[in-house]
Amino acid sequence: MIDNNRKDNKFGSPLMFDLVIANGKIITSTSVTLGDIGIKDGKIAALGQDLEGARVIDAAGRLVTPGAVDTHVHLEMPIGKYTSTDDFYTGTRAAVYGGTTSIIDFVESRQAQTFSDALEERRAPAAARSVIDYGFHMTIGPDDLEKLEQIPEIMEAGCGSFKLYMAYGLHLRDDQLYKALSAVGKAGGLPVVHAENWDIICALIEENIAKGNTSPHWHPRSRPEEFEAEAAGRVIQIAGQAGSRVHIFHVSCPQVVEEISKARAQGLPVTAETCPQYLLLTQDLYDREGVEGALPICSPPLRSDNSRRELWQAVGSGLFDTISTDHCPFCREEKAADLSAFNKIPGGIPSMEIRFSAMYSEGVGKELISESEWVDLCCTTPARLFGLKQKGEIAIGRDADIIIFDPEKEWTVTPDELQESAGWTPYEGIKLKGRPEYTISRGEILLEKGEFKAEKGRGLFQKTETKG
Ligand code: DUC
Ligand code: ZN
Ligand code: ZN
Repeated sequence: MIDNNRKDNKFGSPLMFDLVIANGKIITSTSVTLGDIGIKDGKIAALGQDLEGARVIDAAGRLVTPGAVDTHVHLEMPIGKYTSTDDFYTGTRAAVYGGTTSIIDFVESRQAQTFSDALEERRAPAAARSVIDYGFHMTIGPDDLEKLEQIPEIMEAGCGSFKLYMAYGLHLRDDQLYKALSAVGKAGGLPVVHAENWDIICALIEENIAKGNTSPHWHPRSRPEEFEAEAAGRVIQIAGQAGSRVHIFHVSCPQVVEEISKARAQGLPVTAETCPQYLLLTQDLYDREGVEGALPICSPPLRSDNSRRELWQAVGSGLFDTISTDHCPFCREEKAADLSAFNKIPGGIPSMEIRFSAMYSEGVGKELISESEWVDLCCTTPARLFGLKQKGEIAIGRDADIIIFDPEKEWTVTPDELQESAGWTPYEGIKLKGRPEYTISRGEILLEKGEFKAEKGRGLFQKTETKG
């Protein structure tokens, strides 16, 4: 990939770039090379040696990677009576500190609203506040089934993926899943699924609460691994019958891994993500006293340490396509507002800022994945799978979204170290090695050695072109 001989380009000779990142260890999903990257007009214009630029950053001793892509975040998203605490500014600012340069969030349409109108509405706050580039998944809830003929149109408008829930108020029954998956599959879109068995969860919650089992300890015990796996297996088979591929969100445990492996052996086109919380945290956090046990409530729940270890083995064996976050934090007061029963606590945690470092430190640092696999899981495949055509690669012509990463930087995660607005982190106290030093988006330096330089609202809407 490195073009050592390049001495001029279409921008004229002698070659002079706006920015050169020199002497770095350039990690792509397929290669590791020492060299320079030349950036011109926001694009990667050359890869080579001894490139000259108006500004040169010496990246000797640093890793140089594509900007990380987080394909699963919920910013300023109303859920029940609360709205997730990070808005498009605080969330994307935190993302910049964490080395993420593109996100995919969600659109939910009201019953009488078209998908297009809902997308326009949701684009407005992102355009006003986001400091990095963003796209959206379109949600298909039970009230949206009469809108299925709008799928080709909304894909044209730039929403190429469709969120289907098997849990919560927006959950679809199997016949509804079949209809939605058939329509998305026919249009060539990518369905993404929250897979849990809602009926069983409701029954177990009711049973536990009736017995007085109301503390957060009972949250994972009301959402058993077996029924996350059952739901994942079921939706994969329904998608197969509907002629659609399917992407399983936030896989939390090895039972789901088994379902995915079985389906792939059957030839079914299934892809999957897991998230840092299922790789770094365990369910004993729910046994902490008071609000501390409530803070890490999320769904699917954190699992046992054995499950966590087995999930890492699956990551190492290449089962997962992407690592994203499901970033959806609520502040301490909201988490503490009603501790009378675990199902009253708003579900969701922050992970957006630590993802790239955590996957490096716990994955590459512990030799569970290679540097290229780290980049592939966090940058390249997320961009490719979700059709962010300009993102996820260090290649000539792509957007110059680049991270200069200090692999030696040792740090301890604390709320004060992070920019996320929740004011708490479930990763508190975890020691990590490796942290972004520069975050560059379309050639613009947004983070330089801890100093944030991005203008609010500079982020641009990106179409997710999942078809073909
Ligand atoms: N799970 C959560 O815990 N919060 C947001 C959405 C989800 O799937
Ligand atoms: Zn979900
Ligand atoms: Zn989610």
